Amino acid sequence: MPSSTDHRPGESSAQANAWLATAARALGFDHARVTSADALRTAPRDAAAALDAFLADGWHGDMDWMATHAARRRDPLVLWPQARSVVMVAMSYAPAENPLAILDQPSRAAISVYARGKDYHDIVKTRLKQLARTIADKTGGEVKVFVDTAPLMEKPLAARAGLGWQGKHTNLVSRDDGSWLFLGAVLTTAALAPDEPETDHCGRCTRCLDACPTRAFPAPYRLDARRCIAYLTIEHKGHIAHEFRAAIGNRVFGCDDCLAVCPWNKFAAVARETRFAARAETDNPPLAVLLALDDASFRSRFAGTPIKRTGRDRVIRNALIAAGNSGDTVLVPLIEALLDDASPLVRAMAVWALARIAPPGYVAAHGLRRMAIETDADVRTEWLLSDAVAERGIPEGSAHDRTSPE
Ligand code: B12
Ligand code: SF4
Ligand code: SF4
Repeated sequence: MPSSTDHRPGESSAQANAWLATAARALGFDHARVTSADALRTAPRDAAAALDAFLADGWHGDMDWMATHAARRRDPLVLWPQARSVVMVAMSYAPAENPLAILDQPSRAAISVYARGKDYHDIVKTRLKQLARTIADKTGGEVKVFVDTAPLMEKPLAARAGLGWQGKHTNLVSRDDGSWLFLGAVLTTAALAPDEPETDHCGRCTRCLDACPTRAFPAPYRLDARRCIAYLTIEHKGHIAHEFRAAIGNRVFGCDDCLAVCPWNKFAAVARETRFAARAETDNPPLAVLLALDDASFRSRFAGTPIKRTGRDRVIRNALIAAGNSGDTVLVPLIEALLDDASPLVRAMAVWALARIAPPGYVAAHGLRRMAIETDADVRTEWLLSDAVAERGIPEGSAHDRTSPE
C-alpha cells in the first residue's frame, strides 16, 4: 500500500521531502536526503562488488566484523527485507582551526578532529531516533536507525541520496560542507521519494592521495585500511609494523591528513554542534601526560569520547610511537617506566621509543638484562631489533612527513 508521502505527479523529490529536511535541520543535522532501499542493487558504481574485493584482498585487516556481516553490509534489503527507503543524514564536525597544525608540535599527541569532542555515536544516534519518530508519525511506516555501528555501507548510500560524492580518499565530500561530515541512516518501510544522486567533483585533483603519510591508497577511490593510520591507531589490536612507525609521526588517535587537504573544505562552516569541539582532555595533550596514564586515569580522562573505546593499552602504544618520533629526551624516564608495564603492546613500543631517543649506549647497557627477564616473544624481538634502530637514529622529518593544506 502506498504511504501518505508517495511522490505526487509533478512534484520534485525536494518538494516531497521538504518536511524531512526541515525536521532534520531542527534536530541539528545539516542535511537529510532519501534513497531507495534497493539503491546498492542498482547503483552505477557497484558498492557490493567493491566491498567483496576489499574483503577478498584482506584490506580490512583485523576488522573481522566487516567480513562476518558482509552479506548484510552489501545490501540494506538483506539487513531488513521490509525496508523501502533509506533516509541518509549528515552532521558537520568541521573544526575551527587547521587540524594539521598540531603535526608541527612533536611533543604533543595529534588527536583526530572526530575524536576531540563528545562521541559522535551518542550525539548522532539520539537525534536519529528523534528523526525516526517524526518519519514514523508522518508516514505510518516502521523505522530503524543506524550510525556506524551497524553493517550498512553508509558512504555509497549517502552518495546515492545526493548528500555528496565519495572522493578519491573514499569519504563523502559535499560541495557545501567539504569532508567533515558524520553520516547516519534511518531505514523505513515507507516509500519516500528518492533524491537525485550527486556527481563526482574531484576532477584532476589528487591532494588527498598525495598527502597520505603511509601511502594507504593503492589507487584513487580505494583504501587499503591496513596501511591507514586511522586503522593502525584505533582499530588494530596488535603491534604496529615497523614500516609505519616513523610515518605515524605524532598522530596518536586517527588521522586527518587526507580530509584536511581537500579543497572543498573551504566552503565548510564550523560545526553547529558545539559538543564536537575539543575538550581540554582531548585537545592534543602533551605526550608526557598520556604516557603517565594508568587504566583508571585513562578511563576517567576519556570518558564519553571515542578514545575510551580503543582502550588504554593501544593508546599508550600509539603515544610511545609518537614519543619515539618526537626527539624529546625529557620523555625518557616516562618511557623507561613503561618497560615494566603489564601489557606487551606497551612494553614493545617502549623498547622501540627508547632505542630512538634514549642516549647512545642505552640499549647496549640495558638490553641483555631486560631480555633475560622478558617473557613475551614480541617484546624480546623488539629488543633484538632495537640495536639496529638505535644505530639508524631518527630519520629526518619523521614527525613532519606530510603535505600541508594550502
Ligand atoms: C571500516 C571503516 C573505517 C576503516 C576503513 C575505511 C574505508 N575507507 O573503508 C578505517 C578504520 C580505516 C576508517 C577510517 C576513517 N573513518 Co571510518 N568507517 C568505516 C565504516 C565502519 C565502514 C566503511 C566501509 O564500508 N568500508 C568498506 C569499503 C569497501 O567501502 P567504501 O570506502 O565505501 O568503498 C568504496 C570505494 O572503494 C569505491 N571504489 C572501489 N573501487 C573503485 C573504483 C573506482 C574507479 C571508483 C570511482 C570507486 C571505487 O566504491 C566503494 C563503494 O562505494 C564506516 C561506517 C559505515 N557503516 O559505513 C565508517 C566511516 C566511513 N568512517 C568515517 C570517518 C570519519 C573515518 C575517518 C575520517 C576517521 C579518522 N579521522 O581517523 C577515517 C578516514 C580514512 C579514510 N580515508 O577513509 C565516516 C566517514 C564520513 C564521511 N564523510 O564519509 C563513516 C561513514 C562513519 C560515520 N558514520 O560517519 N574507517
Ligand atoms: S586517514 Fe591518514 S593514513 Fe588514512 S588514508 Fe587518510 S591520510 Fe592516509
Ligand atoms: S582532495 Fe581532491 S581528490 Fe581528494 S576528495 Fe578532495 S577534491 Fe577529491
